[in-house]
Amino acid sequence: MRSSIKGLLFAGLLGAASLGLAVPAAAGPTLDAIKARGVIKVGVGTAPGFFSPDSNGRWQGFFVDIGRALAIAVFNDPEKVQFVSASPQQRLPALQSGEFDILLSAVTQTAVRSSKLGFHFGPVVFYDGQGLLVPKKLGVNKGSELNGATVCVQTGTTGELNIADFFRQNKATFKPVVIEETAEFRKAFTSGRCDVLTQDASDLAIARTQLPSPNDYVLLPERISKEPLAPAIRYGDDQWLEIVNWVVYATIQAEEFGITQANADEFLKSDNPSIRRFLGVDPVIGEAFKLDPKVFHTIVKTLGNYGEIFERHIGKATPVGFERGYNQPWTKGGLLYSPPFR
Ligand SMILES: N[C@@H](CCC(=O)N[C@@H](CS)C(=O)NCC(=O)O)C(=O)O
Repeated sequence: MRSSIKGLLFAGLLGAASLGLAVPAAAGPTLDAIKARGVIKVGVGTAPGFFSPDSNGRWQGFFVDIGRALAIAVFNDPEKVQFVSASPQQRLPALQSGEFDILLSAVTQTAVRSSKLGFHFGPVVFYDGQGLLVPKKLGVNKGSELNGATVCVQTGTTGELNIADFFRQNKATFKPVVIEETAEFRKAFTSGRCDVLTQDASDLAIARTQLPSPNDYVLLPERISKEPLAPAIRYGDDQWLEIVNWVVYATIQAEEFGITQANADEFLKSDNPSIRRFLGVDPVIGEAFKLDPKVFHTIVKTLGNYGEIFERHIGKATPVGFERGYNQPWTKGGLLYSPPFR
């Protein structure tokens, strides 16, 4: 009897929460530190298109623009963000120790990273899979033909784990050459220390364009894993996590609405209630996050929607030339899907 009364009380509390009674978001240590410092510290990699300094030393790229969008959310200024590259091996420990506020470095969301290792992930920003890059002269068409191959993998990546699973599953053997530094990793491949380079396919496609003779190599069409690349933050700051979540969603939602850098101001006149909330004409969402009500309008006007960010840095007209593939809005058959802005 007593326990059922308790159960009823508990159900009542849940009901109150679902009716929208305020649950105060505790100010978290990461967001506090960011505000006190005046800049967001972002860990990145070095693959051009995703993240690389241009000839003026200014960071550019698909992941870099997500960092700038966060700087708009927190400071209303896309420049209040600092990018530092670190190897895949060093990144997660550096995030854990507070060297970064977030990793925007093509990190894959996995169960162990989300539990034992103590990281939360924001929404997937790029759906990827692990690929195999091989010299054409090897004459190989699929991974199952690679029995006995020497394979270069980068230390601390999911690639290091997946490739072992792949060969085991194929009842084949391989010799891993495990290298931490990206430049050395690629050089080991071109100098013939390994037959195969394996990593996220996006990274291999970018790496291939940078090899001395790209046409001597082929990225095999198969993908041996799922690599959902997402922003990573350490445990302990709910508010920071939700800002990260909804800034990414905003870029995705803007594309679904058809709101672009060029027409963002025009959309301010829309009488669609969802769009008015999204752009802050109706301030309810910005107020809920304790952010400038126009925050998502400013992000789209400054950086563009997800599709524009994608096309500018990694799309068909860029040197890396990626297709949208899974990275399309769900309305066009892709996997990008924002929860409602309400
Ligand atoms: N997604 C994999 C690999 C991440 C990764 O290392 N990705 C590339 C980025 S495209 C990288 O950082 N390469 C080295 C670099 O850019 O310096 C993981 O989470 O373990």
